[in-house]
Amino acid sequence: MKTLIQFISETQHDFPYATGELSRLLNDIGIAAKIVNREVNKAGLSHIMGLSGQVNVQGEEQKKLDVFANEQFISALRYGGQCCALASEENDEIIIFDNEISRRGKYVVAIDPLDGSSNIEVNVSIGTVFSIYRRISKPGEAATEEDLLQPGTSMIAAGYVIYGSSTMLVYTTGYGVNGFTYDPSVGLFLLSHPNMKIPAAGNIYSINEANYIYFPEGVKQYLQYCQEDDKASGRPYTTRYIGSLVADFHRNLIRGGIYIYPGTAKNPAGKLRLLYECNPIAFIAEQAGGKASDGFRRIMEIKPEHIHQRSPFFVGSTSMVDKAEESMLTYSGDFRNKH
Ligand code: P6P
Repeated sequence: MKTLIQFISETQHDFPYATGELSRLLNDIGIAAKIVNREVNKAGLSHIMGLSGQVNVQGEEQKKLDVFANEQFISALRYGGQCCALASEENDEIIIFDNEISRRGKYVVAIDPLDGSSNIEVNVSIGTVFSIYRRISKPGEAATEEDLLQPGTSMIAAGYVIYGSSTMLVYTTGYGVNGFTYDPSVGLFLLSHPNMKIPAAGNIYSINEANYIYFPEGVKQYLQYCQEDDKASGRPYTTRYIGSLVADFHRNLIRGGIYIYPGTAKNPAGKLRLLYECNPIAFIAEQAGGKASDGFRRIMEIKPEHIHQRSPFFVGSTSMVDKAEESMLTYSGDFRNKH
């Protein structure tokens, strides 16, 4: 079995000019993930359960594990020396690592330290989602917000950790997608899913249909398509929705499927955040042979205007995203660019 560290150093040659910094940055994230995993696994047993009484930039009650996870990744990146700035779902503003070593860091990271945290106390899988960019600002100077406002096409790496029946780290550096399963008995992530590919077609759709009456017509028409009886095309599909992006996406990556969090009449930009939810998952989806859009355009080509910007999100098997986009174009073209 190959460890994460062995795999990263063996594939380091993918980056001819990298002198190991990206490898060290990925390792730093892996170490923080192990620490978060330990606390997630005992959340039901320790004082850490429940609300911390604070509210994050999303206006959501911060559960103590949210705060703990955020602190672990900030600390790992601050002291790792490769990262000069961070955008986190849990922080209103970017965090600039303004110490001597970090100022020379080549990379910036956007992260959702613990996505789906409303599932913590019901023991449902949750996740960490991250994306890595090369900084635009000059090494040696303090990073700026512009470093974090790059389109997804500028990502050099992206990944997620799923804290589920087993804990996995799935990531890409633009050369395919590889999955590592954590073995707590030895404290290592081991390569368990090499060269992951999403099936071109699937029969699972993931969406919160409680919002149905607010969906654009294109989404309603696509859901009807999914539910129609057409055995030749494997329909009706089945619906699976966990309420945790990482868990829903991970299942669809393995089985084939589509995850949709659309814009609605009430919230045209939808709910998910472009920088640290949509873009990293989109990079992995594309590298695994899938597709990711906002219903009309490739999500990774959107130029972010602010770090907590939201976007409608359609991601998964290419043929399913194509069909959903076709429906959006036919029935909801007027919805385009509403967000
Ligand atoms: P809703 C979790 O808060 C999250 O950001 C994603 O992980 C998840 O897919 C979605 O929101 C769930 O949102 O509105 O369906 O509860």
